[in-house]
Amino acid sequence: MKIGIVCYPTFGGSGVVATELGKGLAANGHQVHFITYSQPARLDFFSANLFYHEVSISKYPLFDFPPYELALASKLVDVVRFEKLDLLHVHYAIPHASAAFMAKQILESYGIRIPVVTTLHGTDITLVGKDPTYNPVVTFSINQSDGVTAVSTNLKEDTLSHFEVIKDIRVIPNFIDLTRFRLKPREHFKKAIAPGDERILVHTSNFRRVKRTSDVIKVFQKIQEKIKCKLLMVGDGPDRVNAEQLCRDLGVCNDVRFLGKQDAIEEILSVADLFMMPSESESFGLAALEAMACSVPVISSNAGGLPELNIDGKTGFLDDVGAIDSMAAHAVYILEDDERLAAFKSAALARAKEFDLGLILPIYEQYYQEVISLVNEKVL
Ligand code: GMT
Repeated sequence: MKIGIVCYPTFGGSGVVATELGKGLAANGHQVHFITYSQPARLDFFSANLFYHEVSISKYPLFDFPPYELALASKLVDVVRFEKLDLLHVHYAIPHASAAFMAKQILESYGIRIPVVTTLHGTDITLVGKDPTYNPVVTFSINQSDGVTAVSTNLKEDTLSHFEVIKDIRVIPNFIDLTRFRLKPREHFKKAIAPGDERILVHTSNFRRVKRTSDVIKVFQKIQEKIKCKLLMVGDGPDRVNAEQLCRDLGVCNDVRFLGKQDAIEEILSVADLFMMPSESESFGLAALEAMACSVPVISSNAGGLPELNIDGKTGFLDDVGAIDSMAAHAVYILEDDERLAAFKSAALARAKEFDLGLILPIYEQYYQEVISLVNEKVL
């Protein structure tokens, strides 16, 4: 199959899922064409089946807001026509689903009917999409897609309750390439971070409000009252300064390190004992799955799709959003006993295995076939 993938090429979860999916499809013999405004972060190697088409936006003094969606639609028309693609898979509804709709209409004038699959990732529905500024366009373009997937049942339900969606939405969860995450602990790194053999806690995110990074610091301070530990804060974003200030205010700076954006997250996770994700809203929680794939249990909120991943009392714990004391107590319970920690670690890994790329990839392939057949039936 020849598949076009549209995504945000940055570090965000939707871009990671799209890129890893494309790599997996290419390894399975499909020809995959990425169409984005810059090279996706994890696509930095050569493969015979992988192609990258850059969307360039020409500047013009009149454009206070350069029309990226139009440039993307034009590029999609070009790539579908000349590479003879069988299907377009767009990740994140805004503006990719509407650009795909526009491209589809234009392609029909050339006698080409291109099936479009849209994957909803989370904030495209729960935050930005709900906003009246975008809602009508999001609703329309979801309904115009030939196939729609959501990364959790919770996100599917959220979509159905906030948009007038008449399309069937297929739930296909996030996945993980376990081979990448099965690393031996990087002992030199562990020694440098925790020279006194302290427990190591990790949080990774884009430090946006929805991630509640201050809660991570507050929970950490409470855990520290009971257990010797260190905290690694990975990633960057608008709330990082607040989190750093809070560390100063709470006097925990010496035990918290802000590492900024990191490519090799698996190396950091390989030395971790606990992962924290206290998000306000989280459609799936890919970062938590990455931690679990490194045998790291998770203390998370029970928001959104997190209960579909983290199993309360087994792979970690789920608490109400903002329940600092309870999150800290649960973390201490996991960390205070070596045997208990080991049991949580192996349960986390076992759960992660249920989301292995090898299991989820065929679900996407099957879904593509279904959508293509459906579109062909309509044409006949
Ligand atoms: O977590 C983010 O804010 C980034 C965002 C994205 O679209 O890049 O992540 C969303 O998509 C991920 C991949 O499907 C999900 O695992 C994340 O849970 C989801 N984030 C939110 O819902 C906040």
